[in-house]
Amino acid sequence: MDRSDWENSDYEILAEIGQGAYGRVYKARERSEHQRLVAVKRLLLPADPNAGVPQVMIREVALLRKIEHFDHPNIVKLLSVSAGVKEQSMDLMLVFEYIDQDLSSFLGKVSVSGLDRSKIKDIMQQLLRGVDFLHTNAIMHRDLKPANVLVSSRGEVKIADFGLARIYTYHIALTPCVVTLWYRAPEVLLQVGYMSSVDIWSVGCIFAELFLLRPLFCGYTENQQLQKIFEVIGLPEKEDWPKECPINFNPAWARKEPLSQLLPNLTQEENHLLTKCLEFNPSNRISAYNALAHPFLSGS
Ligand code: 0RS
Repeated sequence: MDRSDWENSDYEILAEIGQGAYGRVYKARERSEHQRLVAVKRLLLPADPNAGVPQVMIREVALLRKIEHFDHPNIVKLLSVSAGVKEQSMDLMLVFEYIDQDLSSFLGKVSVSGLDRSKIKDIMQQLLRGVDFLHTNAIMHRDLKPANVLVSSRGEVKIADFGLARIYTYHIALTPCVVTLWYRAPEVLLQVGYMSSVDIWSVGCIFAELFLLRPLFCGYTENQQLQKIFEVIGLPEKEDWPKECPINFNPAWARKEPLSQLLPNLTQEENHLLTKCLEFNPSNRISAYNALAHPFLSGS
C-alpha cells in the first residue's frame, strides 16, 4: 500500500507481519479515540473493474461476516471489511483484532522441558472448538499451521487466515510463492478430492508438535512429504490408496519410525487421539466434534 493510502485511512500502519498467497498483513493502530491495535489484511485481485465486484469475493466476504455474528472465542475477530477499485485490480481490506503472537513463536519460547500436559490439552481443546465451529459452518481452513494459529496474552487460541479459500485459489495461480507442505494431508498431496478432514490432519500435526516442539513431518517436495508421512504412519493398505490417483502406490515407502517411537512418552489416550487425527483414509479420521469428546480432551 502506498503512503498516501495509509495517510487517508483510519489506520496507522506499524509493521508488516506477513506476506503470502493472501496478500499482505500489517500490524496497525486505529486512528480513532480507541487507538486499538489491529491486523489489516489487504488483497489485490486482478479483475475487470467495469465488471463490478467479482462473485467469489462477494460470497466469501458474506460468509466471513455471517460467521462473525457468532463471535466464536477461538476464531479471530473480524472488525471491518472494505472493497475498492485500484487501477486494474479489486482492492479488499479486512481488519481484524490484533493478537500478540502466533503458535510457532509461542512454541519457540517453550523451555526444553516442554509444555505441561494440561497446557497441551487446553490448546488442543481451543483449537478443536475453533475447527469444529468452522466445519459446522461448512468452512474448510485448508492451510491450518502454527503460523496462523494465534495465541493471545491471556492464553486464548484463535484461528486466523481462513474463509477466503476460493479467492486464494484464484489468487495463488497468479502469485508464485513458497508454501509449507508440513501440515498437508495425504489426499491433498496426492491431488485427489478432499474435505474438511484435511484440517484434522493439520490438527494432528500440530498436536504432535506441541509434544515434540518441532514439526512432525518436514518435507520439501510433495513426494518427500508423503515419504515422511509413511515412515511414521506406515504404508496404507493398497485398497485404501485412492483410485484415479496421479501418484502410484509405492511399496518401497517403508515404515522407519512409528509414532510410539517418535513420541515414547505419550499416554495411551494421547497416542490414540493422535493416531485418529493422522489416519491415512480421510473417512477414518476423527471429526473435530468427536475429538472434543475423546477421553484425552473431554472434561476440564
Ligand atoms: C511464522 C514466526 C511469524 O493478529 C500476529 C496476528 C500475527 C494477527 C492476525 C489477526 C487476524 C491474521 C493475523 C492473518 C490474516 C493471513 C494470516 C496469515 C498468517 C497469520 C495470520 C494471518 N512466525 C508469523 C507471523 N507473526 C510473527 C511470527 C505474527 C505475530 C503476531 N498477530 N498475526 N502474526 N488475521 N491473514
